[in-house]
Amino acid sequence: MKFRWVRDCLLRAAIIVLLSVGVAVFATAALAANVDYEGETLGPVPPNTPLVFDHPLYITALAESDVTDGVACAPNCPDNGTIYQLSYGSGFAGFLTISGDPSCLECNPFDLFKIDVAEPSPGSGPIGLSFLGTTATGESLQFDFVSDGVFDGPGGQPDFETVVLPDTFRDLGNVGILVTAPYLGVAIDNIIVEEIQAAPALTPWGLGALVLVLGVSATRFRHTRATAR
Ligand SMILES: [Ca+2]
Ligand SMILES: [Ca+2]
Ligand SMILES: [Ca+2]
Repeated sequence: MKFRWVRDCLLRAAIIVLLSVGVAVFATAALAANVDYEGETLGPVPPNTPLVFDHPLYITALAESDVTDGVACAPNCPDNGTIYQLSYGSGFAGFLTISGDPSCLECNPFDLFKIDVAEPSPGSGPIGLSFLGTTATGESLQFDFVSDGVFDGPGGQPDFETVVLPDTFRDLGNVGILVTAPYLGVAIDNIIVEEIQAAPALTPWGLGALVLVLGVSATRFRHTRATAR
């Protein structure tokens, strides 16, 4: 009897330890998202006011920008038939930042894969863009891009084109978009990102605890049945 009591106590202690370790150890999972501005309120966005999306990603323009569908300002702004953000500033004054929650000290890093960009107005010609990334470990990245200069407003030719970021743009803390020339701003849409999240997972320790729990339950069930007979 005493032996059984000691055995049960040891088993309970083992289960508690294994469950604690099993739950405390996390695996990483990725949460893909397309920031496409659909459902956002149309209108001006004051300078330096982050647009917050339904996952921990913030888009901040240092200069004034508009969330627009390209209709109200036609034919003077680009069009892709959907809602997007048009920033009017340029150089560092027009810096657009893609980041996790700026107030969060331990926010999840993200990967940036693609982003659609367009010239901000007719006659601007090709625009120069510098994508300046900072990784979660503080490493600096830069990718320069020159747009195709195609802009004819609603309909006609596609005003937007897709920038594919190099595969170094992973595990990022933030990415800034610098409009280098001709300093008129830039339109952005469809920011394809993947947030790297810590997610609870059943580790081998957690699995061990589960097996122990089931084993003990089965033993007790057999013991109860034998006693009842
Ligand atoms: Ca859109
Ligand atoms: Ca274009
Ligand atoms: Ca067009």
